[in-house]
Amino acid sequence: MKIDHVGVAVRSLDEAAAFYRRHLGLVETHREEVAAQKVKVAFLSDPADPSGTSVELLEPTSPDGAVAKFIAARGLGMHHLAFDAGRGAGSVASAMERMRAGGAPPLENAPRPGARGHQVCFFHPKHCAGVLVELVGG
Ligand code: CMX
Repeated sequence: MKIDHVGVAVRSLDEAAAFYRRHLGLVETHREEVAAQKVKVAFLSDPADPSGTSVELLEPTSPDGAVAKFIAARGLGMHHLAFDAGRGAGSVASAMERMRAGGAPPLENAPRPGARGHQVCFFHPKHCAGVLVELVGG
């Protein structure tokens, strides 16, 4: 599967986005609050390839969210790798089942709504060579 985005835990979307804009030439393509995940997120891409792999900045909105806990335990930096499961209905559910059958059980039983109106599902780092993996699709 192609990498859809790389998630990066930050303290401030604005400060981190300025780094990617100024020094790496990326542009911000989307920003929203994902209340269920207790984060605000911003997506940045290469303006020459806006639908290519992006960087998702994740700023915690509450100390008991997954990203705030990650920063407290491990510091700022790379939080997850998200793979593109495809855009058809049921794409994430099918990929989840393939991974479950192969011995990597998803953290959730079913896809749930994520940023940008997509369906998502996460896999624990202990089943994914030490990296939190997300499937994104739908
Ligand atoms: N990458 C690598 N390792 C991680 C990690 C991450 N992102 N998050 C936690 N860990 C490690 C911890 O450091 C800890 O390691 P040790 O056992 O070596 O100390 C271990 O995983 C802890 O695992 P845990 O006790 O099972 O659970 P946690 O409470 O730390 O939660 C996780 C970890 C992955 C289950 C939880 O963060 C989760 O459910 N994540 C999925 C949802 C999410 O991350 N949402 C935010 C992004 C939303 C978005 O992109 O829109």
